[in-house]
Amino acid sequence: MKRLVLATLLPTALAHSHLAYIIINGALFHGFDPLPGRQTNAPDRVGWSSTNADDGFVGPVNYTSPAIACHLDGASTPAHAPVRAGDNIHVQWNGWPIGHPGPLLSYLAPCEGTVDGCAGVDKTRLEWTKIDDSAPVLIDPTAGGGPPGTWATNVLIANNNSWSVHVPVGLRPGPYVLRHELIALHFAAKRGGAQNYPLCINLWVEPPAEGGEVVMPFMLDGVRAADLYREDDPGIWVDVFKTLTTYVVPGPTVAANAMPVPHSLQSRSVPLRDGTPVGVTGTKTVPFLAKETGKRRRILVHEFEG
Ligand SMILES: *[C@@H]1O[C@H](CO)[C@@H](O)[C@H](O)[C@H]1NC(C)=O
Ligand SMILES: *[C@@H]1O[C@H](CO)[C@@H](O)[C@H](O)[C@H]1NC(C)=O
Ligand SMILES: [Cu+2]
Repeated sequence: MKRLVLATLLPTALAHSHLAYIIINGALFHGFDPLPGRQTNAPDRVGWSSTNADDGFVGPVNYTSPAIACHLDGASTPAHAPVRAGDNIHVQWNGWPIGHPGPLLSYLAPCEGTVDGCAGVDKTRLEWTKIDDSAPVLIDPTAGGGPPGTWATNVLIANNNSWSVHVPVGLRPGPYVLRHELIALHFAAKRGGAQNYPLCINLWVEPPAEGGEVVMPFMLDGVRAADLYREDDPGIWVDVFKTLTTYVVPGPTVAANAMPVPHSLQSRSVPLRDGTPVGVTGTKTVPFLAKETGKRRRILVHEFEG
């Protein structure tokens, strides 16, 4: 019996994490579960698949390899979650262990020159613009004052292991990959000891509601995944259990006109219904009805220029 209990507790004790689902305006879209026997390969999942069967991480040893883009062997999916510029995307992680402090970062990359949206995109060529990162409160009197302070991971845990990402107003309609990433720094005092958890999600940014134009375009300023981080970046090779006065969040700076959701406005969220992901053909989308049986087809085709 004892063995059995241990066997069920162990994965939780080692709990690293993956993307369970996202919620957009109450609608749930599935992520990918990499754990053995639990791989959710539903065709309507919007989360990229990966081969980290231990729910593990990508380390600095792989910062210049394709794995840093969308996790180990990250592979896209035909489904995209429809969203509008200005919406929030609620990202639900499967869990997060205490004692693993670090920042949370979000990036967007447009899928250009493809006929299937982000389904067949080359992840090494995607150009990522940072739309959210999260500097820690290094000296937090409400949390006892001393190191490591209060990190995004504390806020994540307090909100049932979830995080809200704001889709920038003025983002041009079309297919995008959202790269949402947690960097655990508990071993980062040792060079090469940081642990990255990059999760990729396909999005379809719908044209503005009134059929209007994108008035204030959101400026994209893309960096390829292999150029995001270096093993000796000050925010990657760092002892967070020492008293720090500054922390430099790794990667490029957040785009000037992005509006990250501040720690104080992060909250938990429960899905109200299943979302209908879309597939992309050229500049059109069609609903994914993979799991529907005999339901009325609701065809919503969006067309737009460029
Ligand atoms: C680095 O990448 C290789 C090849 O994808 C993988 O086998 C290994 O687990 C990765 N290690 C880390 C720490 O990222
Ligand atoms: C917390 O997250 C889990 C998924 O990890 C979800 O099943 C549950 O409904 C969430 N609970 C609340 C209260 O948000
Ligand atoms: Cu761990």
